[in-house]
Amino acid sequence: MQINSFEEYQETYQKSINQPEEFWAGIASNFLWKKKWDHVLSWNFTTPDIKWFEGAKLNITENCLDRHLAENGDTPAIVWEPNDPEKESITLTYRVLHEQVCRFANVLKKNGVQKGDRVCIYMPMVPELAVAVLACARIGAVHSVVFGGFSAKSIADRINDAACKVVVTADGAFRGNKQIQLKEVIDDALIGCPTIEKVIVLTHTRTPVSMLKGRDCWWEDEIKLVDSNCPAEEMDAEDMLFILYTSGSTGKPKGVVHTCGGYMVYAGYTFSNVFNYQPGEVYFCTADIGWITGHSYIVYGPLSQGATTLMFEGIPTYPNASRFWDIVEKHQVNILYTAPTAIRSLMGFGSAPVQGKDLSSLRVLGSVGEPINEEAWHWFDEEIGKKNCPIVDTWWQTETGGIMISPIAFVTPTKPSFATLPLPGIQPILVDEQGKEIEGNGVNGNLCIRFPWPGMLRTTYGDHERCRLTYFSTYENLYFTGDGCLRDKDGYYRITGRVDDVINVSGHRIGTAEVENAINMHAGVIESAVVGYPHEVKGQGIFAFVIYPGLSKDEELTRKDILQTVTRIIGAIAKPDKILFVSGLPKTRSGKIMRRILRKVAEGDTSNLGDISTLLDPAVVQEIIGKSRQL
Ligand code: 7RM
Repeated sequence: MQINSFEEYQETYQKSINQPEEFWAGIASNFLWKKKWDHVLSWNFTTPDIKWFEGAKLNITENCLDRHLAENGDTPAIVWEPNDPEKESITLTYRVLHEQVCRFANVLKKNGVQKGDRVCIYMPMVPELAVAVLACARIGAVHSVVFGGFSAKSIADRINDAACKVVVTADGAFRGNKQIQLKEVIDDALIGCPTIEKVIVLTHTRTPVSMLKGRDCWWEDEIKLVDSNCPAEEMDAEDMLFILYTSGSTGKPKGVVHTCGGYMVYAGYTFSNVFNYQPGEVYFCTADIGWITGHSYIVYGPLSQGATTLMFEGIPTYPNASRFWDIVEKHQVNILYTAPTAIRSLMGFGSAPVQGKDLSSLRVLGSVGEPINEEAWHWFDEEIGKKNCPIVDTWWQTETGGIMISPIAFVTPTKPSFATLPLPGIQPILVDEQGKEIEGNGVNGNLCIRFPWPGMLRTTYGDHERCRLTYFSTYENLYFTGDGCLRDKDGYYRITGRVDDVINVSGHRIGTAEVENAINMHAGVIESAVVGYPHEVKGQGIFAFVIYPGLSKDEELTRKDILQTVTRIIGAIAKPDKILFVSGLPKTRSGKIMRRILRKVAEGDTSNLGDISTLLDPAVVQEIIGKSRQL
C-alpha cells in the first residue's frame, strides 16, 4: 500500500483517476472486513449522496486492535506523556488497549448505550480518551468529541444538536500550569440537556466534583463491574462512525458526519503513505483528539496500521520551550506532526531550547492546520530536521476526513510553503467566482474537488440541506473547500487561506459570525463586526469592531467584560485579540457590512481602501481609521 518513488506516485495517481473503483477496492483489501462490499462507489454531488463500499460489513476497532494482537500484541499502541514531565509516562500495548476498550465498551452498554446512540466525550488528552472513542466504535455508538477548551454553552449546543444520551468526561485537566475543571463545565452544560441520562467521570486531577445520584458515576468503579469480553458490533460501511462539530461562515457549528468503511480506509491509507510509517517507529502528533487531526492521525489512522502513537497531555511551552524536543529525545520519536502556530511560537525562543537535545531519531516532519510561512518552514527544516527530514505540509479539513494535498515523505520533492500535489484518488480543480474552471499552471482560484474520495463527509448531522448548501451548491457538481489556492508553474498547490468568513487562529477554525453573535450578547453592545488579521504566531488574530454607546472612561474594563462574555458563550479560543469601539460600521446602502474595508483597517493598511462610494455613510471609515491608529 506504500508508494516508494515519484514514478510510482505518478503511475498510482493516474490509475486512481482512470479507474477509481478498482484503485480504492485494491487499497480497501488491505483492511479487515467481516463481509466485502457489493459495490465500491455510488455518488452524486447534487443531493449530495455518497456511498463507499456499499454492502460491506466491518468494525473499525477490529482493524485498529484485534487484527494486530496475534503478531503485535506486545507492540506499544499508545505511549502517553503527561503534562508534568516529572510524572511517569504510560505505555499501552495493543493487547492492553484492546482489553481496556472492550471493558469500557461494556461499561457504555451497562449504562444504556446502544448501537446508533450518540455519546459526547469531553476529556483531557489521556489514554482513556482514546479508549472512550474506540469503545464507542466497538459497540457502534457514535462519538462526538468536544475539545476541552469549549464553554458549557458550546457543549450544550453540541449535545442537544446530536441528542446525545451519555457524556464521558473527567474531573479535570492539566494544561501547563493551569487546571481546567471539566466536570464543572459539564455540570453547567447539562442544566440545558434533557437527553443526557448518564455521565461517566474519570478521575484525573482529583479535584472535588459534584456527583449527582442516579446520573453520575465514576469510570474506575464502573470498569470493575464488567468483564473484558466484548465482541465487535457488525457495522455497515456507511453506518455513522462519528460526528465532529466545526465552524463555518454562518450560524452555529455543523456536525460533520463520517462513516465507518470509507473513513477507515482513507485515514489508514493516507497515514501509511504520507508519513512513510515503518513498523516499530514512534509517531508523535501534537494535536488534541478534540480536533479532526487527533481523530484521524492520533487514533484511527495510526492504530489501523499497527503504529505506536504518542499522546501528549500538555502544551509546547510547559515547563519550558524545550518540551517537544525533550519528548522527541525521551521517546525516540521518528515522525513528528505538528502545527505552524506551534513552530512559530517555539521559533520565537530561538535555538537555545533545541541545543543539546538529541533529535537524531527524527525521520519525517509534518505540518497541518494552516498555511506554513517560509520562515517557519525553514526553521523546522534546519533546526529540527537538521536538513535531513522531509517536511510534509498536509492540507485537509474536518470534512475531508484525511489528508488531501500533501507531499508523500521520501517520494514527492518538497517546496517551502507548498502542500505540493494531490494524493492518489484526489482530483482538485481551481475555479473562478462563476465556477468556471481555471486551467493551466501559474494560476489562482477557489479550491474544489471534483470526484469523491472515501474519507469525505456524508452529511451534516440532522441537517442534510445544510451540507448541500455549504459544500455542494456554490459550484455545480463540485465539493467546495472554502479555501483559496495557487497552482504554480510546476503544478504544485499552495493553499492561500480561507475565502469565506472563517478565520484560522492557531490552526483552529472560528466563524466570524459566531464570534459576532457572542459579542452581541454582551449587554450594551449594539452591533459588531469581526475579521481576521495577520498575527505573527497564531497565523490570524481576531479583530472585533464593536458599537457600544455610552462607553464610560474605563474602556479597558468593558473590553475585558466582552472577552469574558465570548469565553462564556464559545470558549477562550474565540476571544478577540483586539477590540475597537466605533460609533458605526461601514455598510452599503443595502445594509451589508463591507468587511473588505475592516480587514484593511485590521491589517493596518489603510492606504488604498478601494471603492467606497457605495457606502451609506463614508464618514464612518474616517472615524474607524482614526481610532485604529490609537489602538
Ligand atoms: C486538518 C484541519 C481546515 C482548514 C482548511 C484550511 C486550513 C489546514 C492546511 C491549511 C494551508 C495546510 N482541519 N488548513 N491545513 N491551510 N495549509 N497544510 O486543520 O477543519 O480544522 O481546518 O484549515 O483553510 O480549510 S480543520
